[in-house]
Amino acid sequence: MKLGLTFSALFGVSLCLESFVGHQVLRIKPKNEEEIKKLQHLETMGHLELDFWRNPTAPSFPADVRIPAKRVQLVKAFLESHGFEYSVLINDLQVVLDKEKQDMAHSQQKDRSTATFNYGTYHTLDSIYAELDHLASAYNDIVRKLQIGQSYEKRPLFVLKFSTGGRNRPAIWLDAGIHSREWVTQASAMWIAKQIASDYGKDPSTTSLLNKMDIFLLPVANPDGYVFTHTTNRMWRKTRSRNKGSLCVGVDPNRNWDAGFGGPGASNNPCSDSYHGPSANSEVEVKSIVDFIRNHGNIRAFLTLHSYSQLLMYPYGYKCTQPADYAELDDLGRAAAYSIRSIYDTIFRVGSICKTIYQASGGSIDWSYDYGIKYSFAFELRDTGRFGFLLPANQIIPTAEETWLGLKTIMEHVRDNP
Ligand code: BPX
Ligand code: ZN
Repeated sequence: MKLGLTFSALFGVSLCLESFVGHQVLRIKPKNEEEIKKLQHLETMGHLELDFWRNPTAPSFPADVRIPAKRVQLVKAFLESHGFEYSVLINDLQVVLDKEKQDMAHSQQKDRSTATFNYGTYHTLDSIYAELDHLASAYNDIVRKLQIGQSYEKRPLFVLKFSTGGRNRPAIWLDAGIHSREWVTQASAMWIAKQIASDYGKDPSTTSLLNKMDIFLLPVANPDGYVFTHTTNRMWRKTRSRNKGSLCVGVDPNRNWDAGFGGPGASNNPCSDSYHGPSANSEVEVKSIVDFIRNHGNIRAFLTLHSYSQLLMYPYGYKCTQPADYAELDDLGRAAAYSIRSIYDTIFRVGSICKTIYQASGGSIDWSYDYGIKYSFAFELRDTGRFGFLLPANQIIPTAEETWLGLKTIMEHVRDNP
C-alpha cells in the first residue's frame, strides 16, 4: 500500500486508492496575529504533510487542517504546548470516505434500473459526460454541447450552451470543479444545468433571462483532477500536469490566471497545493477558458463555483484594494446572499476575496474582472467545515437549489443592466 501510494503520487499511475485511515481534520482558532503567523509557518513545513482545507487568516476565521495519521500526535502536542485552541472536525477521514463510496455504489445500483441520472448523488466523469449528451438531446431546442478544448491528459472540456436564438447574444459564464476535490460544485452545476433547461418556458425569471442572454456552463473545469479524485486520491485539488524538475504533479488552476500572477497567496513550490505554475495560462484547462472568453467577446458575467466555506466573493484577491465597482458588486452580492438564505437559511458571507479569506493571486475572477467583465463572482458553497470537501450526497440538491437562487439574482441584475 505504502509503495503503491508513493508511486502513484509521484508518477500519477492509479495503482490504488490512497488511504486516509486515521487522518484527522482539526479546526484551529488563532487568537491573535502571532498565532496566525505560527500556523502559516507550520504550513510551509513540507515534512509534516499538512493539508490546509482552509487557511489561517483572521482570528474570526478558523483554519481547518488535515493531518496524516502518523503526524497527529506530534501536531497536537505542538498546538497544546503553544496554547492554541482547536477542536476535532473529523476523527477518522477514511470513515467519511467509506461512507461516501458506499452511498455512490448504492445509488448507482438503484439508478441502473431506471437509467436516469440521479442528481442527488456523486458521479464519475463518464457518467457526468453521458448526462451532458442526454441534456443536449432532451432539450435540443435550447441546449447544445460544445467542446472548448482538452485537458492535459486529453480529456474533452465540455460546455453546455443555453440559448434561445440570436447571434452572439450577451452571455453569462459559469464554471465548476476547477478544484477537483470540491465535489459538490460539479454536482450542483449538473443540477443547475437541468434546472435551466427544464425551467425555460415555465419559470418567468429563467425564461426572460434566456430570451435576452445565453448561458455557458462548464461543469467540470478540471477533468483530470476529477478522475484522479475517484481513482487515486480523493483530496486532489490541482491539475495533473507534470512539472519540469520536480517529481510533484500539478498546478493550482486558481493561481494560474494572468492577474497578479506569482504574487502573494500563491506558491512557487511545485509540491504545494497552491503552486501557481511556470507561467500564467500554463495550464491548458485555464488557457482554454481564457481563449473561449476572448473569442466570444460578449461575456457580461463570470461566475465560478468552489467549496467550502459559504462565501460570495468579488475581486480582488491579488491585492487588498477594492475594485472600482465595489459599491455595486457588494450590493449585488448581498442581494444574492439574501436569496440564498431564503430557502434553507444557509448564511453566506459577502466581500472581496482578500477581505473575506486571504490574499490569493492568479485567481480566475480577478482576471475576468480586469479583462472587463464587471460581474465577476466566486461562490464558496456548503458547508462551513463539518464535512468540508466531503459534503454528504443528501446535501447536493439543497446546495444546488440555494446556489441557483443566488445565481439567478446575479443573472437578473446582469440582464437588467446591459
Ligand atoms: C476563490 C476564488 C478566488 C481566489 C481564492 C478563492 C478561494 C479558494 C482558493 O484558495 O482558490 C478556496 C478553495 O475553494 O479552493 C477551498 N480550498 O481552500 O481548498
Ligand atoms: Zn476551490
